[in-house]
Amino acid sequence: MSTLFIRGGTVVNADRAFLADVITQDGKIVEVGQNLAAPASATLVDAGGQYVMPGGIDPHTHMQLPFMGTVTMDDFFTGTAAGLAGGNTTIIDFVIPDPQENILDAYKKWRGWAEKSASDYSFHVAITWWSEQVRKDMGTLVNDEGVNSFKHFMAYKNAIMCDDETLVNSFKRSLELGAMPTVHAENGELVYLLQKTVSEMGIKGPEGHPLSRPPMVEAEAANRAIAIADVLNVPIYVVHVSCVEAAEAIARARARGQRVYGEVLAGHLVLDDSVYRHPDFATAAAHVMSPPFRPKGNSEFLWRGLQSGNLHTTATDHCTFCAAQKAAGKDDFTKIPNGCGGVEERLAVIWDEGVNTGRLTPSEFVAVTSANTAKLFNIYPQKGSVSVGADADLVVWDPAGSKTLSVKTQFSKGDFNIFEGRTVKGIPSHTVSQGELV
Ligand code: URQ
Ligand code: ZN
Ligand code: ZN
Repeated sequence: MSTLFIRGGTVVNADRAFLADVITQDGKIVEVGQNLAAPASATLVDAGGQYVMPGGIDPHTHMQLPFMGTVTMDDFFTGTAAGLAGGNTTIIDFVIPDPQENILDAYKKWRGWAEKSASDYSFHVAITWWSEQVRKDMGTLVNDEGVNSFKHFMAYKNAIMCDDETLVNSFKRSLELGAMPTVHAENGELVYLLQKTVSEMGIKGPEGHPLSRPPMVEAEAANRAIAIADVLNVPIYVVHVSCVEAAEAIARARARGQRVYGEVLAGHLVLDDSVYRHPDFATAAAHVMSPPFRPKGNSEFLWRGLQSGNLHTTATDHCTFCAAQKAAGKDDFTKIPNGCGGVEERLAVIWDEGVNTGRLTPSEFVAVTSANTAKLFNIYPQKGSVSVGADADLVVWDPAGSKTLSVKTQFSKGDFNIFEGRTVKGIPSHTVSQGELV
């Protein structure tokens, strides 16, 4: 394993930024301080005029996910490699058992798929059905495998959607185990009905997607999950919060002292629902994901949620399908596989739209792209901090660097980039993963 000497940078942690050199050895950070002596045989990285930050942690990805009759374009190698190219050094992906599938079997299957990863990874485990065996196996996953969180899809009826019985039992079991329950908050029954209603009106194109999932469909589920968590006195984490109504539900609960946490996708912070009215089917379909991109105004509210501390983490929900796969929904938008990319672009988009505009300080950037996720999912300060003893997962960030994001230069195997053409200021100059310059 390598020894790295990262010299002359400004270290940025969630709590403070300070001038310091960093030395890593055998995959760990061994020294942080001013004017350090270069260890013999160290590889020198000149970080002068740059920031040295904890590598990004993306708490929401789906590499090689089997979904809606197909499998995502990025597998665990190409997806994590794309992340590393953008300064992301850890993903938290999802084991999603089929209903009735033993959750330990599903976990082992996904662990096998992830062996090829180019960076560190972890897993949330989805609870898509309930039985005494599921209850028991949740205990095995926490106590023997170190799983810290359980996901619940409140949408995707007739597939992976779970009902209130599963929510209530799984949330209660999570509390017993000290695990964080998380939710995809959309009312799947309403989606199912609205998809039929919109289709019967003769709307078959991607423009029908947001019409079948209005903000109140998300807010109802967010409020219901928050209420169930309140009654059971368990913390709750709402993934991909996309609209004012859901963000307000979280802020209201937090104002009453409830432990509710919210995640925002980079896409929802910078894009709006005009993408679904693009005349080209492939372009509109490429943006079909759930919850959908929302009307202008929602993004600014989400930024304020991050600034106010009512929303806590950023993610991407990286779940890439190519044009041929999206074309399954050519004549029926409900058949368009849901998902977009972003694992490579998240840090640069949030730095450019967040720090360069003054919405976030560099330390707040580190909080929402790395440290808060590490804290909420119980891997801090091993991850999410530039400090002695932490993993040598780092990004050296050049605030003066610039790049135009494009499918032409991305590492993802997807054939579309939802940030296409966006020129960002502030990009990684070096990524260190597991103690190695990558
Ligand atoms: O719902 C999710 O998070 C997965 C299935 C990815 N797809 C999506 O549209 N968000
Ligand atoms: Zn989701
Ligand atoms: Zn997802």
